[in-house]
Amino acid sequence: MNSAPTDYVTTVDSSMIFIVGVSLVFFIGIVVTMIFFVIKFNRKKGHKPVDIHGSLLLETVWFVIPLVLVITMFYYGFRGYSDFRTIPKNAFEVDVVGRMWDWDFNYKNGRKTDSLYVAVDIPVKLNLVSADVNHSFFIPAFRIKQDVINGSMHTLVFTPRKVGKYNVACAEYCGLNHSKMYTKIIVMPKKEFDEWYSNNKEKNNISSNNIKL
Ligand SMILES: [Cu+2]
Repeated sequence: MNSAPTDYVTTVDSSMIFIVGVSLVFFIGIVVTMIFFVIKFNRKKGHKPVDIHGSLLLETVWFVIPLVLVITMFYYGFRGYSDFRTIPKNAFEVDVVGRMWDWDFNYKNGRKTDSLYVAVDIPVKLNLVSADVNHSFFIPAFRIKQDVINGSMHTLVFTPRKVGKYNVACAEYCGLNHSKMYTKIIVMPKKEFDEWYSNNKEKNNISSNNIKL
């Protein structure tokens, strides 16, 4: 059972742990070797330095190890990126407009909200545009972020895996109230979402301020 809010959490976090882990191993290894050499080959001990020219073994080792590491990092990154760029056919589409300083969500049935409502386990495709300056649509708990550049359309694809409410932030400085440009994404069970979506009597524009968060 996967308890992460999206599948990206697993891939992004494991890449992060891998890269930090590799860096840490090398950092400790290099510092320990450096300290050891400083003590062992101290000038006061009368050690004479010698030049070493060419060593096939050494050169192969310091070529192959970084190559394997870099390819592994690339693999993780590329796999994550292609998941991110593959749009499922049955995706639920929402048109999103970013403006100074809030987000508007426009659903295909004409409904409009200022928080994003979606159903659990149903892929979501956001079509993001900006009404003014550049913004960035960021859901930290989902490990996704998409710049919203004025004048272009951007897409963001994810499948929420866990019912709940999560923060949405603007991650691109966009003026005076940028730091307050927050909203929520509300992930509901499918049945509840369908009821909410088809219930158009209750008038548009549910304010996120009225929802208990
Ligand atoms: Cu913004």
